Amino acid sequence: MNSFLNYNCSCCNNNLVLINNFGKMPLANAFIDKKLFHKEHFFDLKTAFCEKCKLFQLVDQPKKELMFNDKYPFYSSLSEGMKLHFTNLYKNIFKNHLSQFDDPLSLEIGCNDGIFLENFKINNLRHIGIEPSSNVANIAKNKSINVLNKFFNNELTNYIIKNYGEAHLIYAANVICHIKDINSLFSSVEKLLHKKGKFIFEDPYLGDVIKNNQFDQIYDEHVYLFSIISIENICKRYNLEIVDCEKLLTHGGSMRYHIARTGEYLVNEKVSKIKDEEIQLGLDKKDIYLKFDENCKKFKNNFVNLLRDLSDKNQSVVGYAATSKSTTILNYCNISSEYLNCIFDSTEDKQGKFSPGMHIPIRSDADFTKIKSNYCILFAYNHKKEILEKEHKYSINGSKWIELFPLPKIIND
Ligand code: DWN
Ligand code: SAH
Repeated sequence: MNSFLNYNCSCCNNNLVLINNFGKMPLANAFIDKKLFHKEHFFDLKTAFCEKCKLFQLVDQPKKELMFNDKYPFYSSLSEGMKLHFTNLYKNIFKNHLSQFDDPLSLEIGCNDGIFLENFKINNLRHIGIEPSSNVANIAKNKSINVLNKFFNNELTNYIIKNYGEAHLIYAANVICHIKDINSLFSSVEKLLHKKGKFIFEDPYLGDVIKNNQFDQIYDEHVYLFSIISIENICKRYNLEIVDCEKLLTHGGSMRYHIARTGEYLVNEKVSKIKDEEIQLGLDKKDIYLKFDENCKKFKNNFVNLLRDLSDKNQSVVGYAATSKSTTILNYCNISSEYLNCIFDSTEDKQGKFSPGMHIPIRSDADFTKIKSNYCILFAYNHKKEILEKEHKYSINGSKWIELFPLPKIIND
């Protein structure tokens, strides 16, 4: 089913085409105590595509304060792989961009626990982190990182310009796709950016989501999934342009966009090459998204059948990593503790609680190999290498991992 909606595009105000309807959904990171089950917040998780500016988006996003507050349970530094990712990126950005300036100012939107900015702190570089979730912001502050515990917006932009001046680097990882008012965001960036400054950001990439059927990247926080085509359209409005882009393996497939004021830097030919690939794939037309919706339904069918089959054979199934992404999968496929005993996770704030919506118990990852199970669903497929290395003992006695995408499958069966 597809229809025009009475909703307009958050970017260009055009009428939207409805793509997915995943049904009632809780907030992806609202891990919950039993006594609060009756108060749980739900919203309609639907996606839509704008045929004018080509932006793939949520139809509706819950209020930002409901998602990002003093209890945000995602701590970036829990992954060793991601720490290395951000240290390498720091070295690269310093060498190729910041080193040309005297005393450059770098600003990170959504710095979380300071995983990226600690490199700036260690190297005595001027920096500001903007982080609305106070629990994670406090961890960054305790590392002596300069953090403003606020949402990034126009008012804060004026404050920063007045007190610190223009930014030579504005950086954001897995944050821009969380901010609904994309026009206000780009207008603030444009105001804040030094003439030769760069706005570099990375987010899960729409092309990978569509190709690999990773619909779990769709949840309350991810109001957009971007492509070169859609970002280019936004940039034009603010006299900015994409001067370079990089495909990344992080978060199951991401894109890093390097943006500057139009005409200030040479444009790498990769930008038009990847844009051509997107057109080849069909990311500029609605048909591929309607096919994607069919693939999501196929996933649901296969996943439910697989878990039902294992349950009929009295096989115990657990999960590894209570990711935000897993909330979409479990609620859309309606997987309760009848099919999934528990999920093991390294985040203390999640342990002892229950998963949003389906109320699967969350247990400490320290117990993972102590408790015998036959199958384990790897929800954090983006940390596969790190987790499989850490938990190499799991398969020794014949237990097996289940991989999710493009369709659920038992590894080494
Ligand atoms: O965009 C976002 C990305 C950056 O992070 C946010 N909206 C929220 C979050 O998404 P996620 O929860 O899907 O992120 P991850 O990194 O795929 O999953 C992290 C979860 O996995 C945490 O709960 C910790 C857990 N984990 C674990 O238990 N053992 C992670 C690793 C690496 C491990 O070894
Ligand atoms: N950059 C980190 C964290 C990503 S999670 C990483 O890649 O690991 C998204 C982060 O963005 C959260 O810490 C959240 O609190 C923050 N955030 C959400 N909306 C924001 C906004 N409007 N301004 C600044 N940060 C925001």
